Amino acid sequence: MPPSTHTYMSEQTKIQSESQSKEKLSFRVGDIVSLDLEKYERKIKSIKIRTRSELDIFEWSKRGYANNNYWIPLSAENVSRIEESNVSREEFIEKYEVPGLPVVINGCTKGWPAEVKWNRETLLKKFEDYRFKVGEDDNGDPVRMAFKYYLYYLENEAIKDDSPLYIFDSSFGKLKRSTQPQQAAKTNLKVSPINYSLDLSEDPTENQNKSEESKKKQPSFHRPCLLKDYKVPKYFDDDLFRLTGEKRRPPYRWFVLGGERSGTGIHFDPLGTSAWNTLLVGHKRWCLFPPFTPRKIIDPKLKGLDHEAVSWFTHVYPMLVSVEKDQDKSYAEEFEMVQVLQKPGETMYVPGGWHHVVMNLDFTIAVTQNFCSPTSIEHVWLRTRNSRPKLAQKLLNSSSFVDEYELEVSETQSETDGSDGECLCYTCKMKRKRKEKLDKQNEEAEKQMRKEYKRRERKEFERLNQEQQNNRVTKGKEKGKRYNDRMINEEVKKKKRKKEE
Ligand SMILES: O=C(O)CCC(=O)C(=O)O
Ligand SMILES: [Fe+2]
Repeated sequence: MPPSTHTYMSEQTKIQSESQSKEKLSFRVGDIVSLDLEKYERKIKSIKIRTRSELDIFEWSKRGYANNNYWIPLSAENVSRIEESNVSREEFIEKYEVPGLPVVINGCTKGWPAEVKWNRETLLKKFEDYRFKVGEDDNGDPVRMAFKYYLYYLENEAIKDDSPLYIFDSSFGKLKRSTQPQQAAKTNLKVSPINYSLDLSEDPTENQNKSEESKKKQPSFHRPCLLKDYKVPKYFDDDLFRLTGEKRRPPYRWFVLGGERSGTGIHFDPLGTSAWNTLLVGHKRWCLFPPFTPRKIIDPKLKGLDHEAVSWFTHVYPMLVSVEKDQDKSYAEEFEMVQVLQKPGETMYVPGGWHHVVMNLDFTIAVTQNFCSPTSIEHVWLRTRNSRPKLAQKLLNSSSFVDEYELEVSETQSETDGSDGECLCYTCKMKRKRKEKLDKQNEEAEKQMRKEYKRRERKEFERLNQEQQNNRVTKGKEKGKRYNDRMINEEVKKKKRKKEE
């Protein structure tokens, strides 16, 4: 028998309060490393301006999201969980990969050095001055921040920021020398003038024992040594992108670290890839939607709504789970939304094409990789053949599926083309009709969402107005009462005086 909702609720409350007390007990960055606070102030301002130029520097906390509670009861979860040691690769492929179903896997982190090493204190001591990527500027160039200042930021203004800066860094897989100049200067070692594009699997402290010659050849002193700290879970180690070679393949693995309310807005992963995401510290809240879900429903373009995860959970999520008068079920039910509260040690499997939005509920550390498994090769090939033809060709050579597939895609069943090159065969016509119908439905749904959003905004405005008015009335009453009390007091005193006279 499943445990009652009540049991779930109290378990969730326990998780939440444990997580909060842990945060309170931990040290402050300044206790461990030295900080130049003037430098920090300058840096944080410029980083905020560069990463979100649309936002005034004083507007980072204007929505007051820090006052909201985003934890969900465990009873709201509807994802399957498995134990890595109990489920074979074959079973995983059959039950989750082939049908494309998200699942949470437990037990993958057993024996990972990351279980011990990935915490604030150890990472701070190791990567104090290492500049991790915390965002991108308007040209798509990475914006980096020294780790100690990032942690200091989390301890201070990030507490109030609506959607705090978030470390999302793939440089432990690839790194150019020019990205970390301070580090090189600090260690006072010679660096050859080439660009490094290597696996950054070495520990800077291990380097101390190496000969001067080998230090020159392997400038590992400024490489984060994270690759050795984890292992790709067994279900995902057959990654066909390896065929392109490490240098050619697009970024595919990230070290991810952030505070409460930071996160990743709704998206699906590039090139049709699937992903795994293992959490070492903290809790993440996920919503996932199957590939066929209309974009307009789950990613509506609403005035004033940015693309941050926390805005999505504040404004879009409530609309998706509510059932409106003319609906018999919510959009969340209709489109089979999957909800997850991911806990430390859990690995989330995200099948290719699934839309997802992720928000950190407290301080989190995770690692995530995108991959192309033999099961999803067809899906990935279809999405790479135009944008990455060479990559697609390599995938194709590695598999036999295209022999059958090519026949299917190359036949349009007709040689009649419209003047604009549009195919006029029956199949293509029907495809266009279906698309038109779907577009219309989506437009209708989007209109409804806009209406609902406006209604909610109005309600919120009215509520705030009412609250203000109530406050005024209460204050007025208090004032009146104080005045009355004073009058009575004076009356009593007068009477007393008269009596005495
Ligand atoms: O942990 C997160 O913020 C989500 C990561 C993610 O969705 C991605 O890397 O594509
Ligand atoms: Fe993703």
